[in-house]
Amino acid sequence: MRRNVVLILLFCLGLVGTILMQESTLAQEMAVIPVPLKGASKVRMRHRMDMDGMVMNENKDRLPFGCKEIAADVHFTVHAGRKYARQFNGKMFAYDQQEWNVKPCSRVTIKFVNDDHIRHQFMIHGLLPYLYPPTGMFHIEVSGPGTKTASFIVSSEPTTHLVHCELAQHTEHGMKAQLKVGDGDGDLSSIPGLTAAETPDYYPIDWTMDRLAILGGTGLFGLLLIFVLYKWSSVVIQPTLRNDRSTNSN
Ligand SMILES: [Cu+2]
Repeated sequence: MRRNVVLILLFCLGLVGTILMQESTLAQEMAVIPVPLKGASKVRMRHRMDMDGMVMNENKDRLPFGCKEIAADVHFTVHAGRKYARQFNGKMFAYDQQEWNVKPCSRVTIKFVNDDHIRHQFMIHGLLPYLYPPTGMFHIEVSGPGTKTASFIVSSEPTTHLVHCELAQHTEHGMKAQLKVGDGDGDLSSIPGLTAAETPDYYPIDWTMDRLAILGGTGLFGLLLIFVLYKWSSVVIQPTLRNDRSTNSN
């Protein structure tokens, strides 16, 4: 009897020991798992991001080489939305303005207002890559109706910068503009209402015999419908009106 009790006690002690060793091993393994949010990012571009949108590569104070000081503090309010494209045939999205001009070495502050219920961007290219890594781009994005404000500093060289919304098809459908530093270095193509397209849109109609027959048939059907309505009104409506008038006069 005493021997059985000892055996049961030894079994229980072994079981508890095994469980404690497993938990200890698990704790050690968890301790070496790196916490994803710790440590410095190796990506040099700067993001400011929340659920309403983002700003990439904001720069309020770092001067480009060639600029001794901020030459001017320029503020623009830029609206983006479908209603601004109504003035341009065939376009669906646009900014409320298609060109901005600033002096070299200006600090440009953009208050970007999205008037639509979809995402839009103010993305500018061709800035100095060492200030706007990795490709010389600054951008503001607003996820829906709302506003975000951010600044960047342009170089001392006369340059024409592309401004656009990079969401799929938004540039092609009209959300494209240009920002000129000084006199710029030319004009970009396909700026709505400003410059001609290198490859203009065209909507060809392939006039086959089938299509001509359908067009002619629908035209004749329209004429017939007008004739029938005219006859129906002269037979049914006009006599009824005459009867009503004579009844009222009596
Ligand atoms: Cu857009």
